[in-house]
Amino acid sequence: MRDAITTLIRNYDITGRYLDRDALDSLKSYFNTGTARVAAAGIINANAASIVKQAGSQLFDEIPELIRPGGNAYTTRRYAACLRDMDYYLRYASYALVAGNNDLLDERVLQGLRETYNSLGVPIGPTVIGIQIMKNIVKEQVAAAGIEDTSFIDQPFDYMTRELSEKDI
Ligand SMILES: CCC1=C(C)/C(=C/C2=NC(=C\c3[nH]c(/C=C4\NC(=O)[C@H](C)[C@H]4CC)c(C)c3CCC(=O)O)/C(CCC(=O)O)=C2C)NC1=O
Repeated sequence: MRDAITTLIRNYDITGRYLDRDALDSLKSYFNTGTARVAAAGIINANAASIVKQAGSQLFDEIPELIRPGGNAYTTRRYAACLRDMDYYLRYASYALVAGNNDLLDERVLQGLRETYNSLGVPIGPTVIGIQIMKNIVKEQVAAAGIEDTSFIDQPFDYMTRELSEKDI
């Protein structure tokens, strides 16, 4: 798995540059948040099932049409597929948090996903809301564990949201 530092160095090496101010700032922030990243992944790992369950309930409370006849998460099979997808997003977000970059989200999660969703009628908007709900739950739990700056948690969740929302097929 390529981590943030390897990626950064590779990018500088490609263009034959010394590590400049921007690079050093981002390295510094990586080292500052390194322990927090590992702690966050630990919190996600310990609470994954309940995070997914809670996020699912909140999503279906907000958009009850999803689980009514005609909704994409209606029927036990599709309901389970929806929660399974949420679990994928959470697990891969935890990997990306530790890696400090989103490359593996492109490779393992997002590639071809919009096309699959569109062909199955899985609505993107509500999926994105589900991802954002999980982000907020994780941030609350990480904050409750005493980590003050939880802004780094945003990165993988917002990245998946952006990529799912913006790209046209
Ligand atoms: C690890 C990377 C990875 C991802 C991300 C992934 C997603 C994924 N979700 C799918 C289906 C699905 N995804 C959903 C999800 C939802 N429906 C809703 O209304 C909600 C908004 C949402 C939950 C938040 C549903 C209901 C299906 C089943 C659709 C169907 O078969 O009709 C499918 C089609 C095949 C299948 O059913 O397993 C894929 C490939 N698979 C992967 O391997």
